[in-house]
Amino acid sequence: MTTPMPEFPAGFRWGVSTSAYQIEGAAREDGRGPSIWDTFAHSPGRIVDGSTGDVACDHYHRYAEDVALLADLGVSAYRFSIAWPRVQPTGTGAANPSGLDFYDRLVDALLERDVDPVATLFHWDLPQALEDAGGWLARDTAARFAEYADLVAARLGDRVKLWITLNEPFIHMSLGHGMGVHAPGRLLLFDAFPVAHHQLLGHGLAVSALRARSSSPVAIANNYSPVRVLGDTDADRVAGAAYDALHNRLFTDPLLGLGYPRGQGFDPGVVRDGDLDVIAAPIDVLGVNYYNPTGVRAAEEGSPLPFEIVPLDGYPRTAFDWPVAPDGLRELLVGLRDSYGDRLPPIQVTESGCAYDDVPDVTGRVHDPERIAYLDGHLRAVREAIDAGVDVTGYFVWSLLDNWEWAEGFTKRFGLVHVDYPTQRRTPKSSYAWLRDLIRP
Ligand code: GBH
Repeated sequence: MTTPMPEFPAGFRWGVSTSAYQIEGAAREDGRGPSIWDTFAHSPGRIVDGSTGDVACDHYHRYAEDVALLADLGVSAYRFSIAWPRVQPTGTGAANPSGLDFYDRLVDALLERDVDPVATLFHWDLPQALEDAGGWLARDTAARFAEYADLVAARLGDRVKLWITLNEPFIHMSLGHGMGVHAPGRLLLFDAFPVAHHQLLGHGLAVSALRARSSSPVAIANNYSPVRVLGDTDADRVAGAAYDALHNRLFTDPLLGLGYPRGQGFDPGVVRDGDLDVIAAPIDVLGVNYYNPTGVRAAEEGSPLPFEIVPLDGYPRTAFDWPVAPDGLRELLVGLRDSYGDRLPPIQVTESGCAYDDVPDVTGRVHDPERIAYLDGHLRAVREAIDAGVDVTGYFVWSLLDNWEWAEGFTKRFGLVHVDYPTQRRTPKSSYAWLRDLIRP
């Protein structure tokens, strides 16, 4: 018998998250231009099941049904992302009105059901035309991003309740430009550093563009992974610190006014005078995406990286093989507070969730007890962090729907709601009912 879930502070924001390319489909409708993910998904061999986001969850046409699912779940917020190539099909110039119309309808449908719209401006779907001009390796993309933010805020700035500039700039740099396993598929290793700086610069410029048009708070969603050093040599500890700097501090130290972490081999060549001030523009909320901790030890002689990532023993695993470690979330939240102190704004956990091989039973119901255990453990960890004095004001589950999981295509199901892709039938899983009862007992 487990103890009942402790209560959360009044006004705590309960939410679920999605992103545009993973759910919308309608890839060529109403003037949407191609993004780097259209190009990548349509390139042979990039996606494990050969699928694309052309249709995904068909959310573009079924958003009203999905908003009803959100309302019945009882969440107070919905985090979605806006597809830049719907708003600016080639990444520059005037807005495509029908692209913005879609988000206008979505935002109004949410507000009608008392769900706060939380909009992410960039969840990795860069307009292909901007990629052709150098993408995030080019400084100009930061300025283009701020122009796009201005267009979105001009239309939605009166109704979006929280802005999130970028989603996981670390993953977009490392998997997209360092390792080449996400779009745009570049394999630059540490030469991907300009992608970090230009994304952060774009973030800072977008913060002022948003503030000029909207009085709503502004955030960024970074992903964090507490480091577990395996091995007890000095080299192992140095490797752990290097991974921590790269994964956890590279995108947070400069945001909070501390500049880039020193001595980790990042090439500061693209950083110009004044950039760090732009990047350190105050934010109202730090979005924290958390999935699991990372085991790190010293790399073998001759490795191109200064560390080696090793699987962590002793934890249950998701269908992705990621360890289920709620203690890592408490450690992360408390660690952020301890490292950044007064510089740290309030935190909202903007993604937390897990993939399992959920299938309907003979009666059509989908039971996902592992996901319930996952959410239960991670919410308790958040509660413990609050008790330890960390200002955590919200928690968003990744994800509302099973959806198109990037390079894993349709093979990983993260939803509280099961999606049968051939029919697009939505079936709330048992975790959906569990969360609904938790939010509104
Ligand atoms: C997020 O990225 C994305 O924002 C979202 O779009 C995506 O659908 C969701 O998560 C689920 O993937 O322990 O070595 O196996 C998550 C980034 C990178 C987090 C890999 C977990 C596990 C690495 N993830 N990481 S390992």
